[in-house]
Amino acid sequence: MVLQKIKTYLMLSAGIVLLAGCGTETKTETVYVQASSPASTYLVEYIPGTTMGGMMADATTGKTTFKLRVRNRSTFAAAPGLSLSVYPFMHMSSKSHSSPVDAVTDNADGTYDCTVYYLMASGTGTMGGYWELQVNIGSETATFYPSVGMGMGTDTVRAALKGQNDDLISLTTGTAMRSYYLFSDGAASATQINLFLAAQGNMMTSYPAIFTGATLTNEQNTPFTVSSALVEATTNPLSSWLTGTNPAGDGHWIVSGLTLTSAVTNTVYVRMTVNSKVKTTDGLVSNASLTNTYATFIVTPAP
Ligand SMILES: [Cu+2]
Repeated sequence: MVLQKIKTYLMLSAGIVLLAGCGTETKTETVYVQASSPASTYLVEYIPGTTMGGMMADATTGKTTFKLRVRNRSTFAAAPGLSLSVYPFMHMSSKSHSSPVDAVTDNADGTYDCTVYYLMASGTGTMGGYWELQVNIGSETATFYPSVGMGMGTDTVRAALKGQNDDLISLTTGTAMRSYYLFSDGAASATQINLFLAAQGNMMTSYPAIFTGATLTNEQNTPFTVSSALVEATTNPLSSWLTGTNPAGDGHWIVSGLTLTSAVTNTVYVRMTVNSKVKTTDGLVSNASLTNTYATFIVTPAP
């Protein structure tokens, strides 16, 4: 049974509509959870993250952080301790797809920290698609429709590499070489870059994080384990590749020991090897001049 969809946009606290850096509106939005029976339990608010200057930050391509504030619908009491997950999905005329997400953090006060790594910006006009963001709490779902802008500035927000013909995913149209995505995971320092790594799953409906021990599925839907994941970076692709680390054993990687210049753009090359296979820009085997064997990142360390 489908109940009437109840969606309420509340104006909350002062300055609800702020102009953020890119000039588009950012709203705190409240959605009543839609439930099948008998009525939804929770009220869910989407609270945008903030920029370093304290402004509300629009959702953009690359790393986007936000909070969800969840309250009991009947009492308005804060609802901590829930098992809550977020699922982004971009509706496109050609090929709809999801996007990578980080684990949700329960702040124990009814708010939850969330991160989506958006692969694409919302489209305009008849081109492109729109993003749906599902918040799932048990059997209940609240749905938001964030407008996702292009990441601003000169720094790279995401890059991609591909598996070869022995690393495929299934699509409605057949198979494709699996894409691996490398997202900027916070500002670089003069010696370190931070990355979040994820890979396409079948039908592009899931994007598992990449680390040793992660599970992927092949194009036949058979799971396999990432027995080794290696991330390396350098400022000179001909030499001195530095091995990254994965301190929490999840998708968050750091590469330290780089020599970068603060306050200007630096080019960093990133190489990714999964189960002993180097991923490449074109899905071909690493070529003799090695130019297809790394992703290129522009980073600007803080002064
Ligand atoms: Cu898309």
